[in-house]
Amino acid sequence: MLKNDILSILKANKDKHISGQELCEMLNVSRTAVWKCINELKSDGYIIESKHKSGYLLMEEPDIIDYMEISPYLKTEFIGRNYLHFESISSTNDYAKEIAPRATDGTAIVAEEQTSGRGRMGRHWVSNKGQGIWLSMILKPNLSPNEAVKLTQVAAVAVVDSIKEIADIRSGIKWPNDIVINSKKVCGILTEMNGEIDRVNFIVIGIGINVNVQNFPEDLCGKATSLSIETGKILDRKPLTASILNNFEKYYRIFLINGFSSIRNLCKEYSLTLNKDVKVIINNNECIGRAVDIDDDGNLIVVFKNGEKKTIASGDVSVRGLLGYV
Ligand code: BT5
Repeated sequence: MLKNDILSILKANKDKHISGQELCEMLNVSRTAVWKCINELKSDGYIIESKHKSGYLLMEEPDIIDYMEISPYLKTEFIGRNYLHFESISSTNDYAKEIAPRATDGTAIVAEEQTSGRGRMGRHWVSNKGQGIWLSMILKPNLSPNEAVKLTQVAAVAVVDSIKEIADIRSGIKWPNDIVINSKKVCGILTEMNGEIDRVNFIVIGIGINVNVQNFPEDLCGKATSLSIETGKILDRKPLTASILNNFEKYYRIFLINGFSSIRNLCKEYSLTLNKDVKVIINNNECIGRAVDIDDDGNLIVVFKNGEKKTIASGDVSVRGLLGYV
């Protein structure tokens, strides 16, 4: 796409003006075509100085996480290579499920804002404009449905690594799908599946990360946080978005080749649930026990007060710490 080519040239030449003539020659297009693209880039939010005789200079880039902005950081082979970006969408997971039958494996859907972001069991997910990463990935692995549910934890490990890499802060996993910093939730993961009893048609993994959110609705105060609140800095969402896709592809490949057991040690190392007393809520019944292990299938092993040891699969239970959220 010509607009993208022009942007790449401007990005690579931030220290000097590039004339319209140079752009025309480099790309073998007309002056009018260049001029049209420059105007489009300006209306996308790029600040481009146009100086008579010397040409164009990229002064400022918008804070958006579209493919042009994240691709310089993207190292993946297939995750996020088909990348659909929206200013506003109801829910990236809903849209992903809608297009999944026709979409390629690894397609990513990213939005600046979600108007009906969802958590598990239809819970609402707050997705403020430009303040987070609201992302869904479509996967089409050759897996059975009971293998697919483990992908939530594969994604969780990737997110913990990316947060460390980009924000330089340690987070942990509240089994099975929350990423937590200082006892508050910074990220939630929602894995949804479409398939038959023995075969997956597609999986959608939704990841919501509070990056630069400064204020939460009252009901989330004390429970939710953002990377910005925790680090005291405004973070660049672009390298973080790419890093999540990069790390996810890395762990996803390991998972597909060697199974969940190859990710298990990291899940245990990053877990904030293990070796803590937890309240397990099954069908409205609360039982208190100690989380002692995560097994090769990603289940949580809990020893209850009466000595009974139970294998807890994600999906059928809610696990809460006894003190606060974790
Ligand atoms: C989750 O559900 O944590 C999964 C969240 C997944 C969100 C992503 S964003 C991209 C994709 N598109 C979607 O529509 N969804 C996915 P759950 O474990 O059910 O937690 C939901 C609960 O987290 C809510 O009931 C609130 O208490 C809390 N919550 C809501 N918004 C939050 C936020 N921005 N940060 C922290 N906690 C939040």
